[in-house]
Amino acid sequence: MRLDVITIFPEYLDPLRHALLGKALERGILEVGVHDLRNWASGGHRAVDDTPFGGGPGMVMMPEIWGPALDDVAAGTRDGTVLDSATPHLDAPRHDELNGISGHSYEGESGELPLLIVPTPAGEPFTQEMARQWSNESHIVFACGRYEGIDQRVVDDAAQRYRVREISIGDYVLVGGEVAVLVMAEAIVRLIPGVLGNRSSHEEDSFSDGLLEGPSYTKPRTWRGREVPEVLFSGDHGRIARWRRDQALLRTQERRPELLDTVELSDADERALYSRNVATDLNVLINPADWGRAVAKLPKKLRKAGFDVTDIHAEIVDLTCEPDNMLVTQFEQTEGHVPVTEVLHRVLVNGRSHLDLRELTQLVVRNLPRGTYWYGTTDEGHREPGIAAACAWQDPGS
Ligand code: JB8
Repeated sequence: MRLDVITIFPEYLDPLRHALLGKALERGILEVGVHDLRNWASGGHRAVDDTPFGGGPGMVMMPEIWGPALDDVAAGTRDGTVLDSATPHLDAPRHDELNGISGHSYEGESGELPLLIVPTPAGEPFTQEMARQWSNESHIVFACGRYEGIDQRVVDDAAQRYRVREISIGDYVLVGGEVAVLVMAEAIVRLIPGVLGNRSSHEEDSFSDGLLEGPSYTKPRTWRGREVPEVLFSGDHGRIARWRRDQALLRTQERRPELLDTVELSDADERALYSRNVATDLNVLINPADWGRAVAKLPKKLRKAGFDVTDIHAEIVDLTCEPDNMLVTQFEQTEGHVPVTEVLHRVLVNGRSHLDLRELTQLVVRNLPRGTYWYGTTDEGHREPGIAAACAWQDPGS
């Protein structure tokens, strides 16, 4: 890949020589030309900017300078400063850095025209997907503006010789495009096989699955009283992968919730994101033997349906406290006699679930004998079993 940068501050691009990009330069994977825009400026002051038509603050970069600069760099007739690495990396590539490297073509998205990237806060947001596509380009030219930017006709006219993209690296404003070029060049070049090494390592990068990466840990196991999460020592690769996915989901929800809108979530993912403590609190008119049978099977059945039960409490409600309990009244009206074997119970099921509250109430009720008279709700949080409210009100305050 060849990168050319046109700027009035060529020294700003010196960091391209270092570390990652330096290694790519030495390996012949990357070639970089940095061009001083003033080489195309004539006249005593070699001015590159002028006042804006229509008035307003600042200066605009002149088309008569940018036009020829972009023509020459597209044609490859100006070499600029060809960067080589500041600190040669003479060591051979480590074996693990070359594992899994697949063939890579340097063909552009649509053929022969070089890609021209113009950094501007008014551009389309730069993404990992752009970095991935552009890592297959053979020639990218970056045009760094300063001041209020470049005369728009330069960008419009450049479409004759380039595929042109005006790109922003984020919603903030820099003094010029140079630092944005460093950012984009690094994001692009690290994806060229043989630069970073092992290609599978970028499949786990933040954004490659649409999620932010969760936390990472190394030795020592305890540091300043802080423990590495226990699961990472379990040796259970399935459980570790699930935990990492959960951490990525929770962090994404916390920091970048909008990213979750475009990610496909499995049931396990939904559980990680949406499970919270819930308490189903019911009054149930039921024969104690039937209740005993129902409660024996309840935890397993509820767990299977997505309600992780932590505890179930049941108590018999003293009907003298509730002389006109609605379940008893309803029973009498429907059955034509007072309850004989059926007893009013208060049933409290605490647990965790990602299901919605109405679904949880229905779920518990569906696991009672068919036709059981009941009322109640499910709420978020944990609930302690206590004295039935009706009995508390029974005391007239004497
Ligand atoms: C003048 O924030 B930026 C950015 C700011 C700029 C220019 C280019 C890019 C040119 N100011 O990405």
